[in-house]
Amino acid sequence: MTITDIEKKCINAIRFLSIDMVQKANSGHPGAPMSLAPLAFVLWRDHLVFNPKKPEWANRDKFILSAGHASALLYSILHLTGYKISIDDIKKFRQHESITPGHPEYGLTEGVEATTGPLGQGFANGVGMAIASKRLQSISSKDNQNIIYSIVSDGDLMEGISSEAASIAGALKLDNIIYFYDSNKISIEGSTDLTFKEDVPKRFESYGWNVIDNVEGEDIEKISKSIDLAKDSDHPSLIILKTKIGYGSPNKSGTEKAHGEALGEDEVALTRKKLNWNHGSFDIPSDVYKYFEEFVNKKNSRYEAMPNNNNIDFGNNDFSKSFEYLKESNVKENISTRDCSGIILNKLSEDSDLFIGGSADLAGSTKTYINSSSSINSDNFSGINMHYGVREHAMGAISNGLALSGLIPFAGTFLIFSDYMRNSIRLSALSELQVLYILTHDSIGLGEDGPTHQPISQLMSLRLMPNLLVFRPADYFETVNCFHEALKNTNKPSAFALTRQGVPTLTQYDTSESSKGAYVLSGDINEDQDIILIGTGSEVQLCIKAQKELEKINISSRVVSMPCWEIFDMQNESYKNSVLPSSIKNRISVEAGATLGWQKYIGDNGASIGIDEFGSSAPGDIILEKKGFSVENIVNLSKKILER
Ligand SMILES: Cc1ncc(C[n+]2csc(CCOP(=O)(O)OP(=O)(O)O)c2C)c(N)n1
Ligand SMILES: [Mg+2]
Repeated sequence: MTITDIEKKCINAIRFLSIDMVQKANSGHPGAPMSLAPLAFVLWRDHLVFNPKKPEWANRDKFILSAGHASALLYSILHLTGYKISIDDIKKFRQHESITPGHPEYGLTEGVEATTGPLGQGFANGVGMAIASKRLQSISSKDNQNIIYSIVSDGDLMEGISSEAASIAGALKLDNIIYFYDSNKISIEGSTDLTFKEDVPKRFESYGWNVIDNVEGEDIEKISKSIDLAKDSDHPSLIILKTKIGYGSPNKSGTEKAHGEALGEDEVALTRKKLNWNHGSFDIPSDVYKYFEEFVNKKNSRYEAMPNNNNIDFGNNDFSKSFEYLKESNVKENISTRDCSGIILNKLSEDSDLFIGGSADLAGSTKTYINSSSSINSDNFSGINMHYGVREHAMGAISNGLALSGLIPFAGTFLIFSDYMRNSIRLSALSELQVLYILTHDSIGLGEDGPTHQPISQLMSLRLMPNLLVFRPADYFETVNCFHEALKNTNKPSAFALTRQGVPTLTQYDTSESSKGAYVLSGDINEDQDIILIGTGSEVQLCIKAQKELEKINISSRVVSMPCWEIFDMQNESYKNSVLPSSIKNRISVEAGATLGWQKYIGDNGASIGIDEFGSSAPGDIILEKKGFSVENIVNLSKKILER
């Protein structure tokens, strides 16, 4: 390998910026950045298409640091290549309100393409981005393909989600993926030999990847050549870098001690000596800055010859016409809300190219197949229908990658299996990504499949997540309104809890205010009734029936349908008080899910009809009735409350 002095200096600049920021913060992960500095240098200099002045430029390649703990590496290279990260920002690494937080956060720092840290997520985000790039190429005049680069660590490859995502990437022949595996054989508890003995090259070959093994992590020439080879492959590529964690640290390199804590002043001094770095902390020599500036400028003048794809977008994002049509459509008197969702997704996907999605092998059950379009496969990326296979977790993270590319993905599975992709849903919420999670079979009402498939805690637990809209509509019209609200909230993911079983269409009622999250569906809003029945989804019909029964025994009630807590909470106080007046303290919530949390709306005088134990296998109507979801139970509980 030949390497010039200035190249060595640039690599050491990346390395020592990382070491110094971790040392100053006295927290962070120096080891991986120290050994990956050569890769970062050669990737940014010779391969990555980027423009620090236009971080959102459509022609750019994307780089995802799946091993998000190595954030110091990313901040160092972004600083040196001219992104909006100053040396002061670097000095504020991991501090309150800095743009250099512990793990990279999308939207906070220019040049950070995805929020990473939970290992494995970034790996799968990249698969979504690669699909989006291919889709954009196939449906528009865009002629260049973005390459998605990522650094993945031992931990990333140990996580199951990387297997799910790699398998899909291989099946779809995503040749625009080039991942670097930081094979340092160390994770937090020590040698990876403790638990991770598989043959990674064979594993990825069997997924259909192009594997380039045994690339010495310090050899920038070999790294560069391997990237060239990867670009020529018509499969996704995994370049396996043999690295030594904490490269250059005399006492910590090659051990887990270099992973996740500052090296310590003494060790930093020894490392400086060993690597011949005679500059003080955060002191980057001017010839290094100049070298970076020159190659960035040179690259950018070459880009000027590239076609300008700046204004490409996937399509129309004004959905008002589609919703007008949907609101005026007639549907059956009794129809499941999963079927309603299917009607809506089909219409939206016909009207706009922004949508893409599918399910984890449950398209028929979740009604997520778009009939007017084709299935995405390795030869065709113009379709809308993604087949994720039975891989919920990767589906969530791939959806985040699609959303990060400007699309509106929908992802379907049973509500019960939302737990399998919960961390990806969380990252949609944290990253403010508009992903539509279509979660059907939303209660014990699904019936015979039994307790393994009957969600109890899932609905309420999704409501716990900040920045996630959770919708549980009662009928077709509410479902339409809920989708409309979901699409207006472009910086929030939405989870739709939808029934398997049919529910009556509320044609005799005015459901238009369901767009406010909760509204008085039946009863005079200006009257103080004896009791409020608050229902969601399939239980709203029960509340309406119970209201009629209560009337017969001279108990007045109002029925509040509450398809979305979060949207209701956003309304002004006077609206909220008009729906749930403080003067009516007798309240019952009726929802076929965990009751913890309903106290917020029913107050001290209220009561909940819900389910706080596992369900059981029986026809849906029977199990619902047995668990207390009956008109009779609502009436009895109402009487009991009023007698108190
Ligand atoms: C899902 C998940 N589980 C656990 C962690 C905590 N964690 C951070 S890094 C790491 C493993 C470190 O090993 P490796 O990925 O090989 O990184 P290296 O030490 O080589 O930099 C773990 C368990 C995490 N970030 N994400
Ligand atoms: Mg490792």
